[in-house]
Amino acid sequence: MASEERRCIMHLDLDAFFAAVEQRDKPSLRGRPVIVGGLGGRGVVATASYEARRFGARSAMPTIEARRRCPAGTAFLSGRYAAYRASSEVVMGLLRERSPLVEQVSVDEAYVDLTPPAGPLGWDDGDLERWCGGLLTEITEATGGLTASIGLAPSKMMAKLASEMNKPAGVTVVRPGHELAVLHALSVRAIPGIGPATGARLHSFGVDTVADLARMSEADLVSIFGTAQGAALHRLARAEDDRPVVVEREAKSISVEETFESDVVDRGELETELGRMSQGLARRLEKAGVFARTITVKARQHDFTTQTRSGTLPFATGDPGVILREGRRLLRSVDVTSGLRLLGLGVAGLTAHAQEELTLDTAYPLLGQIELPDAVGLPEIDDDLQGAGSGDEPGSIDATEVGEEPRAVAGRLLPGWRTGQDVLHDEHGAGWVWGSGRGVVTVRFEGPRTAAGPVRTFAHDDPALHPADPPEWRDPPS
Ligand code: TTP
Ligand code: MG
Repeated sequence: MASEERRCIMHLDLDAFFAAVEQRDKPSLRGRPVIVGGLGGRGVVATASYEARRFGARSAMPTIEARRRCPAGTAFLSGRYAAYRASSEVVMGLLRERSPLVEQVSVDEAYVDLTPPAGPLGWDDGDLERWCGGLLTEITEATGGLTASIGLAPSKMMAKLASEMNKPAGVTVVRPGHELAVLHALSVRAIPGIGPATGARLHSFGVDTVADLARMSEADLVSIFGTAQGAALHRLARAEDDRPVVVEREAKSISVEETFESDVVDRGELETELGRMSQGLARRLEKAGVFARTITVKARQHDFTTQTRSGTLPFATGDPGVILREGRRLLRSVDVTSGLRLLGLGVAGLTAHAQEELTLDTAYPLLGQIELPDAVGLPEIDDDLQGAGSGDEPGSIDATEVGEEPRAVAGRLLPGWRTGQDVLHDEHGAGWVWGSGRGVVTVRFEGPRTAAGPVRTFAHDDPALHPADPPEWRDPPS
């Protein structure tokens, strides 16, 4: 194909996205290791700042493991999804100014078809690297300092691989005709879609790089992996990928279902399956940066009659435990005595806002309507927090949190200050929760447009302290 006929596709991915937003909004954390994720006992890391990655912290690692690896002075924060959403929207807006063909694939990642006539850029145009660099500069300015990486290539697969090659803040252009030179040098495990199992299988046949894979015949690959996967691997090794950039409409629901090999009668087994599904749904919600209010269970009987049951929560959630609890409740109203051949779990009513953003007043009715998560009880008291009030020196940041959910203590709902949360104090102004426990909450008073600020400690129920919206990083219009 002549080069002018080849598509010019960009993949853009923000660098250490959640952590970068935290460092923008919390000046005292800039240049320091930051972990964003679940801070409870079984929490996992959503992302680690590049400083924290140097110590081996990674996405999806148990937070406890990240605590072990990272030095004192590392900040462990629970997420602020509204803040991530706001920055994501600014970036996606800038992409849509370049081309109408934008496919957002997660909160921080999108493909853009730049090929004329819809887009502004073909392979014969001048300095492509410079054009991309200009876009990155504009993104950094518009987001108050976030950086992104770009891959530009003739297909989605190559563009995505390219965007990962020079992170952070890198531009990698793979021109038509150069795909194989780039692709064949990579490990097969670097290819999206080749997971650990396929990777191990390939390795057992002596295939480690994509070049090794390209030497296998299609017939051999099909005999090992089956028709569909074998053919896909064969195409992949040749950089054959003609998937179009699809302008997505906002996802309205996410669901998973499982067809059983033989009908399942055992409720325990079905609930275990629901547990697995709710974990998967929660991961997808997290990745998309949204929360769900409606939970749906789908059950197909041995005779193929299908029932669906839906329940709507009084708040939106991304918590797998809450999704599971509602799913179980719904499943209880389904007769499973003759066995289910299919079970499905879905979430809908997606919003960018979670329960955690409710104020105390609106959260209060929850107590009457839903069972609170099992973990709810007396807050753990954190013994290391003693120095928090005086810990102004950088080395002492080890913000520790009491809980991620509103907590009921002796029938009373506490605000449950979350580490990293935005707050406003009537006298001291805007800040964020640096740590809490033992009936106190420590706040650092700083924001994206201030220098690093001081910490102060308050009673956890200080009436002058309020949850707040994410801070504005843009300068006010003059
Ligand atoms: P990624 O783009 O995969 O990661 P990243 O932006 O943090 O880092 P990189 O510089 O390598 O691109 O994911 C984007 C955001 O999605 C990430 O900041 C946090 C969130 N996320 C999760 O919540 N859970 C996950 O398992 C992953 C991988 C990401
Ligand atoms: Mg990213």
